[in-house]
Amino acid sequence: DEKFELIKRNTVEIIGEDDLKEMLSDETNKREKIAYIGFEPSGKIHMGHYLQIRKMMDLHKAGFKVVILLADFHAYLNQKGTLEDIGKLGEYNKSVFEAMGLEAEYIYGSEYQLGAKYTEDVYKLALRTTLKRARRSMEVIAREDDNPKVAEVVYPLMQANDIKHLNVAVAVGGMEQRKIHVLARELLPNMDFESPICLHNPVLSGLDGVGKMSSSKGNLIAADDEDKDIKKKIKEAYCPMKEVDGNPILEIAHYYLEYPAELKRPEKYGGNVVFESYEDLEKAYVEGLHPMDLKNMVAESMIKIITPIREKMKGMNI
Ligand code: NAL
Repeated sequence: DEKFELIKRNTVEIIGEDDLKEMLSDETNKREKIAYIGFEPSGKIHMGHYLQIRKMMDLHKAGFKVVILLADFHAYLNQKGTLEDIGKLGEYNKSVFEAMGLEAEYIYGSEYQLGAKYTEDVYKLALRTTLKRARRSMEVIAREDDNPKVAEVVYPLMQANDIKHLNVAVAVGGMEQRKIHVLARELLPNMDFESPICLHNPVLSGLDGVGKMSSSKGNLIAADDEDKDIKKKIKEAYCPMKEVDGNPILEIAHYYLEYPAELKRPEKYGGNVVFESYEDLEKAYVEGLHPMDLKNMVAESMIKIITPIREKMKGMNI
């Protein structure tokens, strides 16, 4: 129960909650405790990624073996570059995740995705999935393209297939992965594999308030940003007075501040305030807490979180 609460904390949803509870209470380990997340290797690792890495650390703490898929073929199918360049980004991503303190096993998709059994299962999934559904599952994930390619519908089939071939019990991802995961839950039981439990994390809004935080848009705080860049980005970020929805700074405050959280402020601006919980802070913000006060709090804690990661990476010489 304590483990379940740790795993559930800060997630949007867990599909198959009862199965997860059963796994946690079953000491015979009937179902191997393996949790897994895949990332298309990327040139920038940001605070949205870190939210997911922290969740993998929670799962590790709760007794799961953690597997990180460096999804090189997926990135390749999604038009992110040559396999060679993507492979280098994978190594870089792995060092960032290690600097964040994650203990995990790392695997490249290309290490097993060309196997005969794997390929045969992709064909099976291809026969059982409509084009329409495969495309819909990719709505948020596929790179924009005026002439969409067949690669776009191969991608979700492979992702579902990975869950089987890596023997995953708990598949983790941002909410944008949901439709692929639901497809996997539906199809895998007819392919000699137990339906995966799916855990979905929130997707952070971009600092510009336009879309989601994304490596390709530059609207992010990176895991290795310098203090002065963090300050500047937060200072310039979209943070509408009294508004909660789509407010990236309030979202960061939600997931990254430690509560009780203290706002330190000169007496003439109202003096120090302690917020017992995020809900407490949100209420104060809706009632008129100044965006600059919120930004100062958020900048200070982001610097506290990012500094050790950045310093560890400097020592890793990548
Ligand atoms: C995530 C990705 C690729 C393959 C996966 C296989 C199983 C579980 C998760 C996976 C990458 C992900 C992304 N679709 O958007 O980065």
